[in-house]
Amino acid sequence: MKMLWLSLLTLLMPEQTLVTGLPTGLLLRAKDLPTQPDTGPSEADQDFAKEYLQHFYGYQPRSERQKRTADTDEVADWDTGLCDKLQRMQHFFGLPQSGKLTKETLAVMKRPRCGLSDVEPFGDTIRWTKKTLSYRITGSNLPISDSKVHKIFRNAWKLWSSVAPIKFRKRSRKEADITIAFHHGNHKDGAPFDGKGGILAHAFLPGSGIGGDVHFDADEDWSFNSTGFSLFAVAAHEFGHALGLPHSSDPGAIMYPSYSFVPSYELQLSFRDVKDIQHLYGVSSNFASLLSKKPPPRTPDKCDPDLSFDAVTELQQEVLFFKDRFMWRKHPQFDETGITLISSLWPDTVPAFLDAVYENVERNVVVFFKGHQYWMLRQLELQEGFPRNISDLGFPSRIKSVDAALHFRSTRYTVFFTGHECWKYNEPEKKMEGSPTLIEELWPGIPSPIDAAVFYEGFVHFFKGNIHFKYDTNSKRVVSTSPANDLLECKKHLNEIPTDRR
Ligand code: 01S
Ligand code: CA
Ligand code: ZN
Ligand code: ZN
Repeated sequence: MKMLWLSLLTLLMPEQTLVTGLPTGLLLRAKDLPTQPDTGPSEADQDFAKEYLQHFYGYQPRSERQKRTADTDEVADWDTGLCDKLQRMQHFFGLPQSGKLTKETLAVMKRPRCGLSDVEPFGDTIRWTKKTLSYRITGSNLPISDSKVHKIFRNAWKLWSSVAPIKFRKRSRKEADITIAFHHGNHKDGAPFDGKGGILAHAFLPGSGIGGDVHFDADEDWSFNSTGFSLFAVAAHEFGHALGLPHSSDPGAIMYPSYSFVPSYELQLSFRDVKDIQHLYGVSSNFASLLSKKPPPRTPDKCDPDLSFDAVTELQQEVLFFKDRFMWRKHPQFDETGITLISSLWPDTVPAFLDAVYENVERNVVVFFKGHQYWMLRQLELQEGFPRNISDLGFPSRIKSVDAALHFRSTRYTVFFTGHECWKYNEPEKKMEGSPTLIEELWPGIPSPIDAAVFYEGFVHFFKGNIHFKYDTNSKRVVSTSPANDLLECKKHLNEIPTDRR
């Protein structure tokens, strides 16, 4: 059954239900719409709108008594949240968020509403009400063979259907809820593609007509190896939009606005994506077993009092703190230490879950350790012949991995920590010096094994579990201990962007 208010939604302004990464999208559109004549809405219309917002957007008018004391001042109504509710309603329907009761806004309000439709509003967004959705792949611009494209899309839908109670069926002839296509440049939906790079794809929020549709930029290199963009990764993101999800500010989420290369076999919904889709559709029946087998990865939180690090290093003026697939970059000129994916800086070269990292300023390289391997990068380039085996550095075969690496610019030594021992490596001569020493002898007060170490602002900083040891090399003692995350300066709620902002 087709509802009038739905067709209005898609006929009036399909491009505004398009999910955009830019909050300015709506503002830009506003100027394309006819401007409102100066005569404001009638009193009857104002009352109608108030009732509408009361019913659908939880607007609560002041009590009669409050009204009297405020002397029936209309302006005061706006302070009580009417303006805010009106903007929410305008946002939902893709209208310019003026907070003003324009003719278009009133027209949308006056369309009949019905709870029995294919989509329904849900908080700030919209979701499908059906539990089984059909999709269809149209057009002829497929970048790779039909069967490969179909397989990729089937797997991308599966990511979402394995955690939420929704099913997807492919249709080849009949109209489907979700139409998927590859388009070049302008394809007449008000959001032309931009050629190679930039915008990779877009999707429309749930709805009839163009609602739920997914378009890929046919000018991209959609190979699924690491040279092009991963169709699987981008499809997983776009399908999230087609189901009603906005962008997420969590860099670990598939719904994070920027692309990062993840091999198909490693791509997983993050904890945030799972939470968000389950908030819209509920929890799938097999979710519990999935949780025990392959729990969705959580993005670490710098305010977590139990936070520990995999590795810490200086890099030019910054200090980098590594954890899982992520790193925080502490820059002397920026107040906030932001979290990003390691792969957003070093795509497809540096592995996640590192053991140790150090910067050799004299040689202008950064060296990463994981297991028995190490990687050397100059600027962002992996050096030839890497990764190599750590035995090449002079470690005996009993050493299987490195816990931490500490580089001293003045003496040009690097100290490697392995279990209870530490090793001194002569950088100019490229060789290990003498035999290993016990950590407790060379660094009194430092427990072993350690997680990470960095020389920064005249002190050595050791990290073990959730503790940070600040060590003075001259007096050979620990000068202070503090929570491991103290250098990240957790400022909760200060710069947090709600996940539902686009
Ligand atoms: N589409 O869902 C997008 O997020 C667009 C930008 C909008 C403004 C239309 C896009 O193509 N973004 C790029 C992207 O990589 C940066 N999207 C897919 C992804 O995997 N994050
Ligand atoms: Ca493009
Ligand atoms: Zn399009
Ligand atoms: Zn997106």
